[in-house]
Amino acid sequence: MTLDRRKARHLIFILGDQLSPAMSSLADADPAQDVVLMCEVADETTYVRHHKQKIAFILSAMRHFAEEIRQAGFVVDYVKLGDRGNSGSFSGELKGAVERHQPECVIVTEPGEWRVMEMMRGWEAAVGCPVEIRPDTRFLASHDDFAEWAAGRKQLTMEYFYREMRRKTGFLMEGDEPASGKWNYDSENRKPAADDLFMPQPKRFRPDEVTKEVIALVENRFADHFGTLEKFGWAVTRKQAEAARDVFLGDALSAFGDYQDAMLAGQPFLYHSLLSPYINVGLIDPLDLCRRVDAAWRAGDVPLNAAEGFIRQIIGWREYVRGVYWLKMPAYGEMNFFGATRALPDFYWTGETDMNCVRHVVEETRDHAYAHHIQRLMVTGTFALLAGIDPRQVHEWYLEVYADAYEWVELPNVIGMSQFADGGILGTKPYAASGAYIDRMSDYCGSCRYDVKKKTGPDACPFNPLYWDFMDRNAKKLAGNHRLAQVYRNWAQMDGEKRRAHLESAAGVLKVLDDAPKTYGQERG
Ligand code: FAD
Ligand code: DLZ
Ligand code: SF4
Repeated sequence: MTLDRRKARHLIFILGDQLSPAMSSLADADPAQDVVLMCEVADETTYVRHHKQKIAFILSAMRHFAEEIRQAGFVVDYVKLGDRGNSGSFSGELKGAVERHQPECVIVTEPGEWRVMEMMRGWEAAVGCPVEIRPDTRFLASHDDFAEWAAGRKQLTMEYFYREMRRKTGFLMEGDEPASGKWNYDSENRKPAADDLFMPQPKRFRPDEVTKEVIALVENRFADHFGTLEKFGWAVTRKQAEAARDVFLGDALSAFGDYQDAMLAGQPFLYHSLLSPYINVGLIDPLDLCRRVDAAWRAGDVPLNAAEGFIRQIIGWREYVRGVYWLKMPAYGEMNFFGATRALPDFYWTGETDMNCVRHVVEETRDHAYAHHIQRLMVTGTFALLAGIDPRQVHEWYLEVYADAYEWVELPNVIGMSQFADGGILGTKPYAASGAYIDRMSDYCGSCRYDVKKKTGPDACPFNPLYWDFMDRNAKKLAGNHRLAQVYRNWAQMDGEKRRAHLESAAGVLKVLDDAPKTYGQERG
């Protein structure tokens, strides 16, 4: 009997975003008696048509992780995508592995996605042996912790949740108080960036033999998926991911806060960490990362606004969106507060648009499977919101195109934060903005075919009339929102002729969207 066919006491099933020896499923594992199962399956590669780099990253990181735990003495039953007899699904592969190893029980850490949890709940009956589902201890707040925090609150305000996480971890705390007396330095973190020859660059990696093999497989099998592989530079091992983390901490973190919201043409990364793909699959431990940031601030190496801004994203936003996801699913994925129905324009796939900001973000997304937060929120996100694109289509786009996208983190960011399709569970008002915001925070507008200063007419920046059209169209739903009171006062006081011109210009923009063929969507069936 080959090693990967031997009988096992426990069969430990590790999913593609659980690549850490610290997973709860491995907590009491015994390499002498247990077998680890990992499988590449068609269902996971195509339940949405992921960006080519996302598939290549995950498969290569999975193959390297299998080697990492083999080195630690484990027997790993690893099923490759091209293996003969690969059933194509988690459930099918688990069933096969249970037959091969006849374990007393299967142990797995809970998945990140609702869809997979539904699957897991059926496994015990399907495979005919006990299945123990353990909590994912990579997070600070368990599902119960979050539900308890949320219980009885009218508004699930991230800021209050975040403060509890600061108290719980002690990060940037001085006793019971936040360092320097202030919890949040967001208002200081809004500087536009200048093009700077000495801007730090994140650490990228040349594909090794394992990655090259996976890239060839992806080129061949997923040729019609979005994205290119030429610039693949992701870390695929823990050691590489840690090297990328250390370069970020040493070179970019100190300016992270200042330029968090900035955008520059031709500079897709700026002072961002690019660590989300590694954190989400388990190559970087988020709390260890925050501990290092806290230590860098305590050592005087980075300013407080940078350390606070970064730590808030992880123990605040990241934990909070996961909490909202598990609290509100499955209904959350179907929410459509504004009843938006317009189809996603083709230029979200092709980048072929005269809107310079959108073109840059889509092209960078295509080349790197990455865009930073403000690009996702205020360019592609805001445009979809203002144009009334069906939030389900927006959600699927984001889930497909980014290397860090898993539904638990992507869905609340899209349905909640970006599209306000949850009607205000996650945020207090929609991130609607005219072109002036993009002009203030980027250099996109200077070389755009549209004029950001023009409010109406064929040369006006499309964000400008769409902004007022959005407010007008959704007045019944939004006019009572006290954070938008001034906006609606301005709209009411605007000269009738001007209002009409805004609505007519917006109708022109929307007609172009509606008339354009949706070839990409049709090809995709
Ligand atoms: P940095 O700017 O360096 O931030 C540091 C870390 O903070 C990130 O690595 C990430 O782990 C965390 N973080 C920051 N903002 C958020 C947030 N809003 N929610 C959760 N974690 C956050 N993040 C994902 O990990 N996966 C997604 O699929 C995803 N989809 C998004 C969709 C939209 C519409 C928006 C507005 C945001 C989305 N985000 C998503 C959040 C955020 O944009 C990314 O985490 C970030 O851009 C990743 O790049 P980075 O590692 O360079 O982040
Ligand atoms: C995203 C992804 C892809 C593309 N492929 C695989 C795979 O072949 N095998 C695997 O175990 N996991 C994969 N994943 C990650 C899973 O989709 C992820 O574990 C679930 O969505 C749960 O979050
Ligand atoms: Fe984008 Fe409008 Fe600026 Fe053009 S003018 S880059 S469309 S915000």
